[in-house]
Amino acid sequence: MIEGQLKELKDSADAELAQATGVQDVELLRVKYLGKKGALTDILKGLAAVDSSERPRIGQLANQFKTELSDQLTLKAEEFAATETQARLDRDRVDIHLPSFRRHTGRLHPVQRVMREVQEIFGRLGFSVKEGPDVETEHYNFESLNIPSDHPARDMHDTFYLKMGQLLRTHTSPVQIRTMETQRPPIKIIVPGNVYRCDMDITHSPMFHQVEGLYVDESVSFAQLKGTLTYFLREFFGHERDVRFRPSYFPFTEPSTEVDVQCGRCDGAGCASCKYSGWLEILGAGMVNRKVFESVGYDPDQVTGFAFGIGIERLAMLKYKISDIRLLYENDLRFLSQF
Ligand code: 2NM
Repeated sequence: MIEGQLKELKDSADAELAQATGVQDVELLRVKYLGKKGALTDILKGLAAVDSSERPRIGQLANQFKTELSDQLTLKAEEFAATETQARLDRDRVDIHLPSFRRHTGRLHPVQRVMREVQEIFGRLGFSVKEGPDVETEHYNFESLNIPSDHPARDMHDTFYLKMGQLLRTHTSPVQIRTMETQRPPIKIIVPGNVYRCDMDITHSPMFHQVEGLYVDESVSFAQLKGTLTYFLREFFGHERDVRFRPSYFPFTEPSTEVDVQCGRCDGAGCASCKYSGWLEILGAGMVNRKVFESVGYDPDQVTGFAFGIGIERLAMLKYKISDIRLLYENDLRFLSQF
């Protein structure tokens, strides 16, 4: 009798499984036929009434039914799952040919780019980077650099004076002075930073950037100054450009020099960019004045040194052919995104 019931159950399960339309249907059938309160359990309740000689065989049949149906259900469920996944993939297909959103990546400002390149070149020659405060005193900005109080650079029109004898540094030289006060030679540093002068037109901004350098040791020579700055200018502007040193004057160096590089626009022939001279003035330099050494407590008979100052905006304008310094401060993306 149980045998007959099992057979009926199998037929009905087969029929219902054939009607199933998805994973959900299959799982309902599993509960209905094989679950704890399912049809098979019901039938097996009758096992107690079966003759004990028959019981093992019937039990085996029931087990076989259970295994077979379970396998069938699993197979069917997997089939449905695969079909459903495929259908979802077809439905949700992404068109990878659509143009993507344009990404705006940040980039370095031309002033910062030049600043880094200058530091990198001097870094190769063994110069390390030093920084210091923008707000300074007359002592560090002028007196210690041998700039007397009647010097034109101290004019109210050039210097931004603050309260209590303070001012905005007009060059980064105060950092060199502070370094010499606290360190013994050899000193080989470059000092990048913001500097301030009360001046404004197409080539001047009230705040601009400088990199100054200082090399002090027992016998630093003018030849080393020339070699160092020539190397820098050739690396920065290209090896084909000629370089020349002209005599000049600064209160903090003696002798002093201004350094020109051949005009890149006319290759030295003369044009409007170089005021028909064939040369562009790039930087100032010289051998550190004895009076500067005295003011920091060095013995000028024991040490020598050279120093130089470079305006970063001017370098950037020459390198990238920028005609108006104000373009560097307006933050117009149409300008900035060209770099
Ligand atoms: C320049 C030109 C020449 C200079 C001098 C010093 C110091 F502190 F060592 F005396 N620092 N920088 C210097 C010399 C700066 O800028 C055009």
